[in-house]
Amino acid sequence: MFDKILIANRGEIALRIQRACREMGIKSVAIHSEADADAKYVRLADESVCIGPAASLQSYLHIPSIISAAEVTDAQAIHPGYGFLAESADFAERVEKSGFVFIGPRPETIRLMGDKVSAKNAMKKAGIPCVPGVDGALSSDSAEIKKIARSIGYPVIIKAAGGGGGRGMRVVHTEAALLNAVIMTRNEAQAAFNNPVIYMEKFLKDPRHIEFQVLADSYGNAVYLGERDCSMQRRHQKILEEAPAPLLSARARNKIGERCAAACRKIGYRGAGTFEFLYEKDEFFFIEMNTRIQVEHPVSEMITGVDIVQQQIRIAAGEKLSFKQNDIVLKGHAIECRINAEHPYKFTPSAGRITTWHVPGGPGIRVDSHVYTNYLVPSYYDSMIGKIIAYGDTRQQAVARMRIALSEMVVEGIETNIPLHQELMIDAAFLRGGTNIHYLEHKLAERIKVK
Ligand code: MV4
Repeated sequence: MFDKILIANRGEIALRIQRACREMGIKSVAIHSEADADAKYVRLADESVCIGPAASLQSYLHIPSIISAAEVTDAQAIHPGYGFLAESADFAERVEKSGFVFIGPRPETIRLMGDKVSAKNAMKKAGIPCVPGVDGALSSDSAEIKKIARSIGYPVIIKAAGGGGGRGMRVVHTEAALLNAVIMTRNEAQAAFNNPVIYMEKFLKDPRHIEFQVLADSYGNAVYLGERDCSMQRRHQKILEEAPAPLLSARARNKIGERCAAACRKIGYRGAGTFEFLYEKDEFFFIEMNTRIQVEHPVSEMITGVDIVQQQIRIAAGEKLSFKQNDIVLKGHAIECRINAEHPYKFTPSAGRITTWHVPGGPGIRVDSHVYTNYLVPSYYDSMIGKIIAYGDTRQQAVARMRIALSEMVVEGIETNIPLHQELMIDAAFLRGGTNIHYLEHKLAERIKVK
């Protein structure tokens, strides 16, 4: 096992990784920008290195500074967390070329999944059901493009191979709008991702977003840890996630989960990963694979008892998975509310000094946050300042506990989205379960009208 890990991230996930290290007897190195110099998690780490100014490009995204920090502190491995460089194949490659272990998949795997066309092809080949569409990149032949759209049937969606997470896509409802949309998407893809490759799929009108968590070691063993429903989102930002997905049968879960684990074995996947699906009319359609730890990993941890971050570290250190699929038993229900420093109605960021920070507690409540009273929320980074996770024997109990937790939580000095979460916890459609990816935005549009 490693004796020292450098954590190439900030905020709650840096603290989460640090806690896993400490539990395993591994020393941790925090890297930080000038804006994060006083953060408590930086002080709590065994060592810390300031790697640059507040701007991410000059600190958390600056590869040479991070590698240097690993060299001067004599760390053996680097955990990238989520966001920043977590899905940069170039970073993973440079980490390994510099003699450190990258805690994540092989660089080739990250590259394969980063290109959404190659990811989809690989997954289709590995037996994963994909959204109907063309398997490869779209040609520039107008007649050919029209033919493909007709064969798929309108509406179709044009996506950038270099995109993902909702960036670089366009829905097309008629043939009249098709070629213009193709040109626009291709131009945007070139500008945003330096990659003009685009592809076309059938547009699913009101799917849910359900994703499967997997773990795979370097010896061909792979398991799935159930799924998460992440349909509650606004502008491609998830705000609430839960596990298991409401109303999904054990049979449907096991069928698709087994396929995900089998696909991992086929492509030689290593580490933690997430298969993202659109789920509509009892059918799963693969869209993307994430090769990192995700923000919402705690809900899977709560219902399986598996520490996913610890497993990432064990796998990277060359250990075999110590459990089989049969050992994974899904128990109870977990809901995560992301707490963002933002205006609860306008969603504008709300950086500044937190003058009071009281976190909830009690049975089944977990709070993952790096925040404390007097913490200054910097304006340079993501607005998420923590997560409340509520666990219960049933979904109903998890909801009841989340309501209490939200009512106990006190944040003063800045604004947060806690009021929105409180509204959701009494929302009739949410309480029924199974709302689709458009539900929250529709609800928010109604909320504005009412106000
Ligand atoms: C889709 C889709 C409908 N049909 N693909 C958005 C994020 C990116 N990961 C894929 N996305 C979508 N792809 C087809 N063929 C609808 C979305 C989508 C979405 C997906 C997941 C969660 C939230 C979303 C919000 C809007 C659109």
